[in-house]
Amino acid sequence: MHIRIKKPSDPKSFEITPETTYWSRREWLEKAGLGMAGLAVATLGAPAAAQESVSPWRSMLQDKLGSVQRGIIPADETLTPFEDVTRYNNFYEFGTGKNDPVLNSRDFRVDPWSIDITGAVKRPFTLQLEEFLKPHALEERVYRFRCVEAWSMVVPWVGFPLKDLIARCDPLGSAKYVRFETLVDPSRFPAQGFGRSTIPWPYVEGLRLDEAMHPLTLMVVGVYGKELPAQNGAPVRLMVPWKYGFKSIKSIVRIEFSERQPATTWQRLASSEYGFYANVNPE
Ligand SMILES: Nc1nc2c(c(=O)[nH]1)N[C@H]1C(S)=C(S)[C@@H](COP(=O)(O)O)O[C@H]1N2
Ligand SMILES: [Mo]
Repeated sequence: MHIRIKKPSDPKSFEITPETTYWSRREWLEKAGLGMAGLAVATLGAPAAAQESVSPWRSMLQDKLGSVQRGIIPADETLTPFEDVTRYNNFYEFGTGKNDPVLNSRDFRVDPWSIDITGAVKRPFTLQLEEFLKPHALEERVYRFRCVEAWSMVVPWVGFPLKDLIARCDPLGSAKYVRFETLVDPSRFPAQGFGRSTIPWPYVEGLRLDEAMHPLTLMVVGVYGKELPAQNGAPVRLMVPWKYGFKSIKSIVRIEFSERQPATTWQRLASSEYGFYANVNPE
């Protein structure tokens, strides 16, 4: 898979970070304004950082991030700088502008957070963030991430295969699809506030079960070796490298197994541009 023939019409990646900059961990931490000491509270200076850094989930995440294996950067790819990955975002819950997510998520708090596992499973249950993360070793994967708006980024995501979570969910034999939902909470997502909505909430996405079980499909909890910033979908988002960006739903609170293909947000709003499958067209 992933055969790319470069053409002038290709989406341009942002200015590139020399690969050596990323491979030297110390160097990129310094570039990102974090010394080794800063790593323990690497939450991008959010006011809640000091308070939240003591949460069991955050200390568990920091521990796991400390032993992540470096991902492999494909020979023909260069990483998009951290600054672009975290400052140019699509996250309508924070507003429709590309800078809205970073600006409007400064006070976003993750704890407490739980994820409901429901639908066609042996027994529905709820996972607190800490239990959700506990059994999984984290790995880094460098994926090219494409938005239908014709920009793309090459990003070192940190997470674990969704299939390992699905194994914990005990889906019934009849389950054919997985549906994901983003949190609805206008106190945390300002653009969900009364009179300010742009799209119907919650943001919903879905995958066919076999796609969800693919080893490349990730539950992402970090980026560039650090905790996932709010604007990128904290505390957990999906990443499916062969699908357009809108499939990779952020800030997930509910995972539901179903027999029928779920109705997803963009497919409902504009099904001709955003199909359920939305596989990246290699042409
Ligand atoms: N909940 C939610 N998830 C979302 C979106 C959104 O608006 N809300 N935007 C999607 C789109 S269109 C893209 S391109 C990616 C952007 O991810 P990034 O900001 O980490 O680059 O998130 C996707 N996931
Ligand atoms: Mo997108």
